[in-house]
This record gives sequence, C-alpha cells and structure tokens, in this order.
Amino acid sequence: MATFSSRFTSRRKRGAEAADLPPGQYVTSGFPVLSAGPTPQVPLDVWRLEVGGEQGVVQSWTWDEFRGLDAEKVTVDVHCVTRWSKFGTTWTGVPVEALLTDVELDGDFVVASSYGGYTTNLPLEDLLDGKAWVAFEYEGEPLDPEHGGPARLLVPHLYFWKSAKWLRGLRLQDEDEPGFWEQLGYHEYGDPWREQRYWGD
Ligand SMILES: Nc1nc2c(c(=O)[nH]1)N[C@H]1C(S)=C(S)[C@@H](COP(=O)(O)O)O[C@H]1N2
Ligand SMILES: [Mo]
Repeated sequence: MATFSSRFTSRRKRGAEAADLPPGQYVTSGFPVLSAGPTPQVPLDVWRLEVGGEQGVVQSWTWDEFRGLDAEKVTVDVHCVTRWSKFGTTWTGVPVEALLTDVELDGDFVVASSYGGYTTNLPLEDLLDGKAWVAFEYEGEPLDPEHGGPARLLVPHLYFWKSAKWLRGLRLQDEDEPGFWEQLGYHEYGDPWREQRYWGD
C-alpha cells in the first residue's frame, strides 16, 4: 500500500499519468543509451552546427555562437521505439525555429545529420512552433557524450530515434529522404501515439 501510494504521489508530482503513455510503451526511470555506433568525440573548438539546403550550407555556428543564442528549459516525456518511455525529462536547448528564422531556404522536409554519420528525416513543420530544440543540457548539467553531447536534437512528440544525438546539421529539401533507421524499416514519420514504429504502421 505504502509503495503504491508513494509511487502514485511521485507520478502526480511529475504531472505524468497513464494517459501520457503512448500505446505499447512502458515507463522507465532509468535513462537507457541507444546508439547505433561509437560515441563521436567532438572537441568544442571544432564543433559546428550547420544549416543549409540543396545549395549547401548557408549558416553555421561555432559552439560559443550557438551558446550565445536564447535557450529555454523544457520538461517533456520521451518515447523510444524499443518501447521505453521516460516521463518528465528536463532539457535546456535552443528552439530549432530560432536557427531557421534568418535563413532563406526552400523545402518542407529536413534531414538532420550527426557527427558519426547518423541521419534522420522529419517534416520541417515538426521542428517549428516550439516542438523541437537543439539541447545541450540534461537536468541542468551539460549533456553527457553518450546521450548526444555536446548537443542533440530533441523532438519529443516523435519516437526518440528522430532526436539525433551529436547533431551537426539540418538540411532543408523539397523531398523527404529516409535517414539511417528509416532506410532500415522504421517509419518515415514515427508518431508514438499512432504507433508508427515500422513501414506500413
Ligand atoms: N547520432 C545518433 N542519434 C541517435 C541515435 C544514434 O544511434 N545515433 N539513436 C537514436 C535512438 S534509436 C534513440 S532511442 C535515442 C536514444 O537517446 P539516448 O541514448 O540519449 O537515450 O537517440 C536517437 N538518436
Ligand atoms: Mo530508439
């Protein structure tokens, strides 16, 4: 009884309820690391974040320039396609929209690419309007390399494979182009609430 009610209390405190759990997911309190390859080592003095389109890179930020941008703190739930969800994770990041406002680019689709070669694709609109960040802190601390530090994409309303770790660039394009997991059979969009795990879901 005591365990049950204290668990209920702590979940209430986080504002998370069973209704916050997408179908087929379970809640974990740990923070699993899921990486398709080794963790890239990117020294901050060579780190760049690049935004571009079919014409190439049109804007880039050094680490100091990036950290000079307005950032916000957000608390969100994240959902991995391997079925774990983590409630109430707190991140500090730059809204993706802020990175795209001063650039003249065409295209409704984005390929996010990472140091190490990982890629993932998203519709542009899923990165705007406060739906996505380039996060550099987790729970108030610099983001661990294993979890994507120095900086990663955070797109909590889609399955977590869309949140590219070790983000290096965003490229806008006219056509949707499947990324690393999408080419291997993961869903091109990946809405956890519609259980879009694999092609055809
Ligand atoms: N660059 C890169 N980003 C990535 C991955 C990866 O392998 N490489 N894995 C994705 C997957 S499948 C998930 S579930 C999350 C895991 O993030 P975490 O290791 O911080 O839990 O990162 C996503 N972003
Ligand atoms: Mo994942």
